[in-house]
Amino acid sequence: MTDFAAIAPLLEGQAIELPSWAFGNSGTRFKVFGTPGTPRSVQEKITDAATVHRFTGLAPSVALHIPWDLTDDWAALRAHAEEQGVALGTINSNTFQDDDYKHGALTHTDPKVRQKAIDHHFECIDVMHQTGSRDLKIWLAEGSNYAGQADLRGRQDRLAESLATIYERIGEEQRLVLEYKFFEPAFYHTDVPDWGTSYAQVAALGERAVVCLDTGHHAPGTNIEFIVMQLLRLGKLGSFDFNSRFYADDDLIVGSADPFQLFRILFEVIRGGGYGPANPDGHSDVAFMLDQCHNVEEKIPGQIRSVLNVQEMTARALLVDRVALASAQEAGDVLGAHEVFMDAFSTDVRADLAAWREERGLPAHPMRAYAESGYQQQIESSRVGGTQLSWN
Ligand code: AOS
Ligand code: ZN
Repeated sequence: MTDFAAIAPLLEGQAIELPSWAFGNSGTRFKVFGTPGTPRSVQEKITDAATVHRFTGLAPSVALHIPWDLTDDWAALRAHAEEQGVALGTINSNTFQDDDYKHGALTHTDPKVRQKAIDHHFECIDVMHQTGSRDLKIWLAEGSNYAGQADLRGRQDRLAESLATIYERIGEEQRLVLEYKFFEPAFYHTDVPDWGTSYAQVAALGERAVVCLDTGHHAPGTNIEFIVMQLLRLGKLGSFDFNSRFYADDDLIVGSADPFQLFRILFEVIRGGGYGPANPDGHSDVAFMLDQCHNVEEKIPGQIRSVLNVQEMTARALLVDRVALASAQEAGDVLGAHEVFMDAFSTDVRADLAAWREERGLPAHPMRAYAESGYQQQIESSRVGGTQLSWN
């Protein structure tokens, strides 16, 4: 098996973008719990995200959500982020919290509603120019609840038209990233339910339109790593929204529900050339992001745990002896190939990673270091008054 020293350089430069909303309060439709120390402003969310980066070296940028993170001074917000040592990243649009969008936004039958949703995306693109963001990520809450309620084909055609109008506005260095989700909030049909629909829509737009794969957005039992392979093969895997799920879109800590699945996904990312340091130019076009909510656990350690899980499974996936694997596969050695794969998955890399971090001036054990740092106590005692941020 490949040893850790051989793969250590490949871990350099791993970057996992954090979602600003992970630092606000979240919950279910039953209850959103408040947590002491929760940010009251976008600035505080960014300060918390930068804290995750300081303890791990893994999270150099923060994804923003419009309108939740709106500010009237983008230059100041950008400067605040830079001061804290992070960059502003992906801009996420929102067409799911306005009464006009009850029956759709980009797919709505009323051209005025469609234009309103398109204008919102134009506003997001303007923001991207000010924040220096590359990606506009679109997740649509559109669909229907009852058979016969909507003209499925008409909605798909209107979606294509609306996306084309948005795509025309995307700058040379920017990308449109379309996320898919098989259900929720609509229960019968969703307008972008699967990777195939997302692929068909972005392929029609052009090169700078790609797919976002949220690991929580598949039916139980779906072979997600196969989708990863296929999208990379087609040159259309733009980004990941990493999280874990047991039942629905649970948005749990990535790697918590099924670490083996995360390993298999990361193996295909590496195999398909989607992992940055594996590419000759040191960068991959696949953005690693988290899309998570911390409903009952503390948010900052929740994010630290998440990026560490991605790093740990990346290291294990890099350990797969690809030469031995290929030769076993070619020889039809079923169990031999499986063993090569499982050997890497079963390797405990935690001590090696701790030493690797120390060599780079990072805490060997980021979770422990955060708990001992006093940061949590400090935000809990200083962030009193104001309104804690949530899904608004
Ligand atoms: C929703 O289910 C999607 O996963 C979105 O990516 C995301 O959670 C939402 O847009 C928050 O910005
Ligand atoms: Zn997502």
